[in-house]
Order: sequence, then structure tokens, then C-alpha cells
Amino acid sequence: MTSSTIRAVCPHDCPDTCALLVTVEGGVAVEVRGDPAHPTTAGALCTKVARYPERTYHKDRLLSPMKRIGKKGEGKFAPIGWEEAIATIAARLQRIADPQAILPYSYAGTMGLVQGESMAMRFFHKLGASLLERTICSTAGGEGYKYTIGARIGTDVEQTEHAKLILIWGGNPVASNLHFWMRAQQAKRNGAKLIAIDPYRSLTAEKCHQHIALLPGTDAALALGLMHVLIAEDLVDRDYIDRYTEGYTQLKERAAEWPPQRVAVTCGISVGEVLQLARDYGAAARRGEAALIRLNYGVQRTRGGGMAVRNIACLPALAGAWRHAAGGVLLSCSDAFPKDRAVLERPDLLAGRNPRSINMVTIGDDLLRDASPAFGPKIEALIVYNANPVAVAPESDKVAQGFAREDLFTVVLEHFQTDTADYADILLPATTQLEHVDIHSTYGHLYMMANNAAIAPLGQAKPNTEIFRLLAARMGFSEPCFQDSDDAIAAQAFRADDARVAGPYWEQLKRQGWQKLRLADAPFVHGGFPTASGKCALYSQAMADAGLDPLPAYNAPHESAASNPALAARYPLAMISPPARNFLNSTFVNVQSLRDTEGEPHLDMHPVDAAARGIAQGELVRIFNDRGSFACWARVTDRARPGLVVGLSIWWKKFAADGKNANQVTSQSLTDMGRGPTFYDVLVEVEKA
Ligand SMILES: Nc1nc2c(c(=O)[nH]1)N[C@H]1C(S)=C(S)[C@@H](COP(=O)(O)OP(=O)(O)OC[C@H]3O[C@@H](n4cnc5c(=O)[nH]c(N)nc54)[C@H](O)[C@@H]3O)O[C@H]1N2
Ligand SMILES: Nc1nc2c(c(=O)[nH]1)N[C@H]1C(S)=C(S)[C@@H](COP(=O)(O)OP(=O)(O)OC[C@H]3O[C@@H](n4cnc5c(=O)[nH]c(N)nc54)[C@H](O)[C@@H]3O)O[C@H]1N2
Ligand code: SF4
Ligand SMILES: [Mo]
Repeated sequence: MTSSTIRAVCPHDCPDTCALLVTVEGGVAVEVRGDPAHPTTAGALCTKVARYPERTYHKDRLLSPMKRIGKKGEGKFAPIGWEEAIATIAARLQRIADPQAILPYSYAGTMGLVQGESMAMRFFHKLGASLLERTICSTAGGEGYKYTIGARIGTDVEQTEHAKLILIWGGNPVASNLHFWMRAQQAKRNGAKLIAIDPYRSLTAEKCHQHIALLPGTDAALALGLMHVLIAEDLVDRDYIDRYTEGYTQLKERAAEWPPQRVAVTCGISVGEVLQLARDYGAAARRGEAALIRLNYGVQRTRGGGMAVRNIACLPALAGAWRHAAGGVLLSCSDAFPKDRAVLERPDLLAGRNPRSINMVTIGDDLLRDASPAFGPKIEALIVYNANPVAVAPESDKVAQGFAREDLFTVVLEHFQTDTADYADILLPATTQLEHVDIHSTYGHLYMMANNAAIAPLGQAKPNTEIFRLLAARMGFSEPCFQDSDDAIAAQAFRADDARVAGPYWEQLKRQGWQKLRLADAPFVHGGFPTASGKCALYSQAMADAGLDPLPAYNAPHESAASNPALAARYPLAMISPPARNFLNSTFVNVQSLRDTEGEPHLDMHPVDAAARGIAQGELVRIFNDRGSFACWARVTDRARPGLVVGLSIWWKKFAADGKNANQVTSQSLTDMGRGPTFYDVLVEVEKA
């Protein structure tokens, strides 16, 4: 049998974007390995993607277009042909008078620039459909970071092992950023100190030298406390501040309002923890050692998440940590890639029209809204791809009610019959990464990545691009861009005239698999921040212009004992639902071997909180608030600090005893910046089920 090795890329929403080597025998993908030659992948994959063939050849893969034959949500379908599927969708969309009543709903099921928002957005732009604000993950922190630094650019992950102090702030890299964690462990072996800042003793926090378990949503206050101590104890780098920052005088006044005592009370930690953290951080930078902050998305899923990231991003400039290539901060490096959105998505096809935007976080409310002058037309058609909103969007009861509307026409492009697919009128089989071409930028390393198709599409599955090409043709869209092949789109994804790319890249990238962007080793050794002033904005005029506090501040959670005592009297426990190690958001939940490892849906709670409610280890409990309830199995453990419960996520509802998951109780309230979700800003009560 002929055997070949194909260069591919992990498509998932993970900062690591691994380079894959796919072994194909007789047209079948038999093994997926990490490329040992790719510096950040280093030959290692996480357990999830090592199982990619198991997912691809899963017995439940959708292999034919289908139409609904049962009630919405029931999940009963009958196969139809592609011709009937495309004709039905086109006819239905053409009957909708105002195209703004049509809404795409997509996120990062694949991070590929081709199978993500290329042909799909061309189609929706030409149609004049509502725009989707793709806010469900990273916009709060992204905006906060940009106010301070100017763009989502940070420390190169390949420098990690040279750091001497690493703050892992709001992230659990053992589960969700494995290849950074491998390097952080190398740094540890080289003598670095690792400190986790996380309300929960995660798999990562337990392996760090120190764990600071602050209350959820209080990171902005901790950062203010660190500024206070750095300034009071003269641990700041005045030369760096003078040259490369703006607003230090105003910042000093603001930081003076946050002495360690106040910070300790706000964050629910000790004064000693605040002092020690500031001294560790300032002293490392002062000694000329690299102090690195791996800032992650755990800090930005509460109301004040934007400000928290903005504040934390000020710290390296204050301490002069950017002077070292391994110092500074890494949240996301996605702006390092010169993506050509104008070519990929063709917003010019709007031709002067200015459709409304719908925030994907509030899809629950928005699906239930009637037409009004403020809102525009009622949503009549929803086309979902690369996303599973019925499982992942907040306040899930409302989301499910919206999807169940009889007058809503729903199309879902999927690999599997997810909780969302159950509500489709037309369900279309999409190809996986092994079956299509793509090109990737990343948010955790600095390589352009090429994905070659390893195998032919299974059954009748088609790439997202091909499905939108067929729809465009059926609807008579005649612009040449609707005929671009996936290969042609990939070749246009990055701006070849940008110095970081330096010329046509695609043919070579396809053969090599990966290619590092041309960038300096350290981004801000000599300032050069991509802000309006070129300086790190300790005071931000852009924030003042946007009606925000221009200085670092603390925006308390929507729901916490301190910010809403009346609510906390009824629902005294804070709940967070961060990613489970064996799933990727809701992807892989249906892969049996991974579900077996993850076990049943569970809720971690502190022994004191469990005892107060008569709850014993392993008992079924009900978690509830005014928005809804869900059931899972209690794990009594001091991993969760008292007053906090933790339900690792995101489970498919259909695999749970009561058909529900953690998003039953999460809220549609938004963050202070970026209109992002507040998944970890939730008060609940727990009782025996
Ligand atoms: N295995 C796996 N990997 C994933 C994912 C997955 O589902 N599974 N999801 C992917 C996606 S979409 C994303 S966005 C990234 C997310 O990547 P990260 O942002 O690194 O997310 P987590 O790994 O869950 O780490 C979040 C940590 O923040 C903590 N946390 C919660 N609230 C707060 C808070 O208020 N302050 C602080 N300091 N910490 C808090 C949680 O307890 C958790 O340990 O991971 C990606 N990688
Ligand atoms: N409670 C709670 N809720 C959360 C979070 C949390 O921490 N707690 N995290 C939030 C975050 S950070 C995020 S990013 C979102 C993630 O939410 P989503 O982006 O919706 O992520 P997934 O749940 O992984 O669903 C992606 C779907 O896309 C499908 N897919 C993958 N590749 C393709 C393809 O090529 N074509 C098509 N048509 N489909 C494909 C997969 O099969 C999968 O079902 O969830 C959010 N929801
Ligand atoms: S999910 Fe992340 S760690 Fe796992 S293979 Fe994909 S990119 Fe690598
Ligand atoms: Mo995410």
C-alpha cells in the first residue's frame, strides 16, 4: 500500500496552532503527529488532536445533506441531495425582503483563513446580511490591550525558556496552551520562578511555585496594587518610563489610591501576597532578568475584563521588562500577521449598504426580539458554521428558545449533529481539516502555516467555501471572486508586499508547512509601541475619547458579593466554567475516548461550601440562579477557593443527565470594553439534586 506524509495544521481555537504530519495509507489518514522540526510544535500534540483520525472517521460524522423531519431541537433528519439542499436554501433566502433579517453565526471551529471568513463573508456581504460581531472570546482583552500597547503584539513564545520569572495570569496552559507550558517548564528547570494568578487551583496552578487565588474579576485591582508597590518602593525603570511611556505622572496619582491593604480586601488575598508579587516582579526586572507575563483570557470574562488586561499590560513598561526579549507580556500575537481582510472578505461587496451588527454574545435575546426601529427586522434566517451556539452562548435557555422559533429558517454546516445542529432546518456536511486546504495565522506563535488536504472528502461532505460558492452561484452572484479556488484564496490571505511576509509565499509554504514572519526578536526594547503616540499609554487619550477612564481603574464584576450584595444574599457562590483539558470548547465532547477521560460533567466546590449544603463527594447537584439551572456531579475539593464553584466546560447538553450545561446560568451582560461575554461573572446557589 502506498504511504505518504502530508503537511497540515491543527485548525482549533488554541494559541499553539501546531504543525501536523499526517500519514496517509491507501487514501486513509492513519496517524496524525506533531512536526518535530517545527520549533513551537516540537513533535508534540495534545491528547485531543492526537485523536484527530478518531474524530474524522467517527461513526457519527455527517456525510450527506439532510432536512429536518421532526420538531426543532429533536434532531430528526432525512437525507436529501446537494441539489435540493442548495435550491431550498437559496429559494428561502430570496423570499426574505430585507437581507438584514439574515444573520451568519460563526466563530473559530476552524481558525483557517480560508474555511473561516473568506468565501462565507463574500457571500454575506454581497447579500447585505446583518453583520456579526465576533465577540464571544477575546474582544474585551483585545481592546484593553490595544489601548495600552497599540496592537495585539507581545513577547515571542520561543523566548519563554529564557525568562527568570513567569506570571501565568488567568490561564491554564497545561490544558490550553501546552507548547508554552513545555517551554515554561524548561524555564523552571533553568531556575525560573512560576506564579499562577487564578481563583482556581488548576492543573497549571498546582505545578507553579506559588498560586495566588484571587476572587474572580478582581485582577484589575491586583495590577493597580502592583503599580502602587513598584512606585512606592522605587522598583520602576525610570529611564524606560521617560523614553517610552506617556502619562506616568497621572498614573502615579491613580496608583497611590491602591495601597496593598485595599487591594487585598478587593481581591480576597493577603497583603503579603500583593507585596511579594510586586517585589518579585520589580526586582527581577531590576536585576536585568526577564520577567514574563503570560496573560490569558481567564481575566477578561468578567465585567471589568477589558480594564484588567489594560492595567496588566502597563506593568512591563513600568518595570522595564520589555528590555529583555523574554520579558514583557504575551496575550495574543495575532496582529503580527498582515492578513488581507479586504481581499479575503470583500467588504466592498456591500456597495455602500451599511447593515446592522448583531453581537454574537446576545444571540439569545436577539433571536427573541421583534422588529423595531432600534433593532431593525426580526431575524428570519440564521446560517451557522464553525460554531455551536446552543451549547456555547450564554443564557442558554433563551438561545434554545430562539432556535426553536417555528418561523426561523436555520442552516447549519457541521461535522457532527451538535446541540445546535438539532435545530437546523437544513443540515449540511462539512469537511474536516484533513479533507480541505487552508492557511493559518495564529495568536500564540509567529509562523504562517499551510494546511494541505490529506484525504478526499468523506461521503458527500464539502468545504465551507464550496458550500458558499454553490449558494452564490445559485443566487446569481456573478463577481469573479465567487469562483476563487481555496488555493487562490490562500495565496491572497497575507499581504505579500508587507515586509513581514516579503513576497509571494503560498507555493513555498505549502511545501514547507510553516514559515516564520520576519520580525525583530523583541518587540519593544526601544519603545516603538503601535499606539498613536508611539508610546506605551499609561494614560490613554483614546480611552478618554471613547468615554472610558483614561487611567488604569477597577471595574467590579456585575455579580459579586461586593458589587451586588442583594443578589449575593440569594446566590452566594461565584461560578466559573473554564475549558476542560480533554475538549476544545464543545469540540471533541462526542469523541468517546476523550469523554471517558474527562468523566461526567462535574462541579468543583470547597469542603466548607459543600458541608454547609449537606453535599457529599460524588453527589448529583443542581446549580441555579434566576436565569436557569443545570445538574452535575459534585467534586468536593479545595481546588476551588471557598465561595467559588468551578464547572469545567463546555459539555454538549445532550450528553448531560438533564440535557443542560453551564451556560444555563451564565449571563448575556457585557464587558466594559469590546462588548464581550461575562461567562465567569455569575452568582449561583447549589443544592442536592
Ligand atoms: N484543552 C483546551 N484548550 C483550549 C480550549 C479548550 O476548551 N480546551 N479553548 C481554547 C480557547 S477558545 C481559548 S479562548 C483559550 C482560553 O485559554 P485560557 O484563557 O488560558 O483559558 P483557560 O486555560 O481556561 O485558563 C483560564 C483560567 O483562568 C481562570 N480564571 C477564571 N476567572 C478568572 C479571573 O477572574 N481572574 C483570573 N486571574 N483567572 C481566572 C480559570 O480558573 C482558568 O484556570 O484556550 C484555548 N485552548
Ligand atoms: N460557559 C462557558 N461558555 C463558553 C466559554 C467558557 O469558557 N465557558 N468559552 C467561550 C469561548 S472562549 C469560545 S471561543 C466559544 C467557542 O465557541 P465555538 O466557536 O462555537 O466553538 P466550538 O464549541 O468548538 O464549536 C465549533 C464547531 O465548529 C465545527 N467545525 C469545526 N471545523 C469546521 C469546519 O471546517 N466547517 C464547519 N462547518 N464546522 C466546523 C465543530 O465541529 C464544532 O461543533 O465558547 C464560549 N463559551
Ligand atoms: S489543540 Fe492546540 S495543542 Fe492541541 S494540537 Fe491543536 S494547536 Fe496543538
Ligand atoms: Mo475562546
